Amino acid sequence: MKSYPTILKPDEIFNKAFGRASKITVNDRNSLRRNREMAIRKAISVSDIITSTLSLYSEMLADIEKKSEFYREMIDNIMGINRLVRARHSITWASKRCMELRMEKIRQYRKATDVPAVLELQKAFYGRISSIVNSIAGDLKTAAELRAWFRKFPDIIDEFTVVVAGYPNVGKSSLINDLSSGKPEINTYPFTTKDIKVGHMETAKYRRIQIIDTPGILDRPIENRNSIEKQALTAIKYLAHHILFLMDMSETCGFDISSQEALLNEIKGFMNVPLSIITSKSDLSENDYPNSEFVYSSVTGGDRDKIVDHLKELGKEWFREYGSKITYW
Ligand SMILES: Nc1nc2c(ncn2[C@@H]2O[C@H](COP(=O)(O)OP(=O)(O)OP(=O)(O)O)[C@@H](O)[C@H]2O)c(=O)[nH]1
Ligand SMILES: [Mg+2]
Repeated sequence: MKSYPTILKPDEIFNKAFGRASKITVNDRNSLRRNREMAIRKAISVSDIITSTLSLYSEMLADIEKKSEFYREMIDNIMGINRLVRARHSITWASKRCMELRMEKIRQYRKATDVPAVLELQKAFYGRISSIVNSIAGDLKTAAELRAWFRKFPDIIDEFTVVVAGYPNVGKSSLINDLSSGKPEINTYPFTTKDIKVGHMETAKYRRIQIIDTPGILDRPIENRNSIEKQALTAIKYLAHHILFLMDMSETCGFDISSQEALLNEIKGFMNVPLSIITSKSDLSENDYPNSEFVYSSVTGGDRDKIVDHLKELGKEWFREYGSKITYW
């Protein structure tokens, strides 16, 4: 993922700007001219540093806003896309405002007739600049959160992608852990996986299958779903070339079969990519889900090898059709 600049807090921006400005000296034996010239140069230095710092942040936010629908929807799930747009507007505004203020103040410095008047104007300038930057503290926080999210978010590549989906705690991460290089956290409680994790399965030289672990989703109206569930739905919607849906017939996940089935039907309703149902935790239940293609158990393995072969076959077909379009081949 592209690297974005470290986002400074208002205090850190001031330290950077005023620290640099404090080193400015002017040699002139006339005290008024010296103070005036120093005030002007400091105003230029401070506003240059603040404006260039803030411009970098607004460029970063503009770049994020231009990303694909997948990332935009992800950001919407995490913080609401409006926060991103608002932050970009405010930071751009603050950056421009600093420059306008500098021009205004320089005009006033030139008109000042004694040293106290210059110092008074300078104090007022610093006060105004500080209040502008402080007023966007929340927007800088938004920018910092976005940068942190992008740094943590795994690289998703345009290659054959299998998304593992299902209710919370049904064994999705255990399957990914077994099939791919991905080593997601596995735990006894629901919502262990809180964001998108990516693993890879090597199939042939230069050919890989990307396997995506998603957080569990509950069968409930969209407005009641939390940000974690929404991220899973976005990953399914935008990334899946194939879906593996896990059905825990043992119900040790803590949820009944009919709820899991309702989620399955919901996903089938909005996705038109192939979907394979896997009965998970087959060591804990005698029954297979009637429509499941495979059974799997992280303890006994079940149809593990068949699942691998199936995915390799699907991957091969996908590569045949789209492989030539992948730029890094
Ligand atoms: N006996 C048995 N336990 C399993 C199996 N698969 C997973 N488990 C256990 O079930 C619990 C949940 O497994 P995870 O792989 O974390 O499930 P998940 O679907 O990723 O859960 P979330 O990330 O919370 O949605 C863990 O305690 C696992 O050890 C299985 O095949 N057999
Ligand atoms: Mg998990």
